[in-house]
Amino acid sequence: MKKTNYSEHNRLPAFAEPLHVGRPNIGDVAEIHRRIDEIFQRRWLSNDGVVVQEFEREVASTVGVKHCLAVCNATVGLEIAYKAAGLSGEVIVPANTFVATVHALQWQGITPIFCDIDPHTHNLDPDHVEELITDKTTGIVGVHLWGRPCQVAALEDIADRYDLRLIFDAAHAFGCSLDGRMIGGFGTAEVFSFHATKFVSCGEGGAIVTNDDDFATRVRQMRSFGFKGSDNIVSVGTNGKMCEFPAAVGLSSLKAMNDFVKTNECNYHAYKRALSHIPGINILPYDLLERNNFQYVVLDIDENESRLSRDQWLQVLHAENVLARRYFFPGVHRMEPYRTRDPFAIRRLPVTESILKRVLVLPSGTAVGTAEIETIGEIFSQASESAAKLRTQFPAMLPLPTQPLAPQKRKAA
Ligand code: T4K
Repeated sequence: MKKTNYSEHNRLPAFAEPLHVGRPNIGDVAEIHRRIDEIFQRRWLSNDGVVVQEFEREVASTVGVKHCLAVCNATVGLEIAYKAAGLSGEVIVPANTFVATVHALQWQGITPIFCDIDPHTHNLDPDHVEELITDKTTGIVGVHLWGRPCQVAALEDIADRYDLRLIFDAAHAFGCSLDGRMIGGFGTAEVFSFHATKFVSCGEGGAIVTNDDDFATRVRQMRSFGFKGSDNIVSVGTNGKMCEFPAAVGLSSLKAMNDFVKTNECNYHAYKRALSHIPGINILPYDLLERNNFQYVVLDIDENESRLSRDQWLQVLHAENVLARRYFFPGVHRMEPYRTRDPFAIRRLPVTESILKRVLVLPSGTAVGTAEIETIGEIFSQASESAAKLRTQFPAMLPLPTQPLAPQKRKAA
């Protein structure tokens, strides 16, 4: 990459085409076509078809659980898992997550109680969880953010002591382990996402996994309108079924999973090499003694050292067509309806607030290679050298999609 002159107007970005964070990894397309032809020949498109069943067996054996119930997406999977676990009243959940974790509670009238996170793992802080328990609390939802596991033992201990249900949103964590045990077998249930942006993907899809037979039975019924056999409705239910086509895409993605992990791991190390000398830019580490999917390359930016804020780095990268993301800014507690209902959550979540201003996720996956990562490294080097100039060019903070509310007076009853 030639030296960038940040004063030059109308210069071309470093990349002609945008580099995305969530570019899908694609399995063997010929195999997908073959499976889809077979689906048409069988004329069986949904409702527990053989391809979905094969997909469920593969997922269950990959993570070592008794039951895998494939669903149309992880959001509906979370809704069903919460309902099947009997969650109601208040449920403790992080705000530093994709909004779906929380909406799936609110959708069924359950009040999310936002809990702060551990600064190292970016996951639920068990001490804060315990402080938030009231007589209305029925459960805890942990999120294995970036595929890095929650402090599962501490959360299980709290759940046991207070008789709470524990569900994990494992949308990011397929193929990851904790203490040598695959994620999927913890808590009452865990929910994976196989959305297009996940490293193993169906396009749209998800799975609820559990070792609990009764829970699995309830999920199976709720996933299909509450049916237990033909014409027999035994519970409230929805339509959360996965149909045959995404399962076909998912099976070929599962087959290629080890290759995708290798690529992600290679990219992660390439980023570490390319960015190691940039002051204030730290890549969140993966525990290399565990299994990881290395799906997300997450920067923790110390703006005092880097001399550019996270939002300035974002603008620098976007100008070069590197479409980095500020996941999960501004935090679910700052989104509606949560922000209006609980304006003081901001004060309760100092670590969440700080992390949300520091994090930047970089493109990875099979659409990105070492050459692109070296160029991204060059962009960082040159921008770091030109930090003084860039600070005048790019605002330190991009406007918040929502501003914190001033404390409001409650209406008299
Ligand atoms: N829990 C957690 C912790 C989650 O992160 C998610 C989903 C869920 C639950 C719910 O899972 P699902 O119900 O979706 O199964 C994306 C995804 O839509 C969402 O699935 C994902 N998390 C979240 C982290 O990322 P956005 O709003 O960032 O999507 P979007 O459209 O901006 O796409 C991201 C990038 O990927 C873009 O730069 C374009 C690129 N892309 C996207 C798609 C769909 C492609 O190149 N090709 C594609 O097909 O939410």
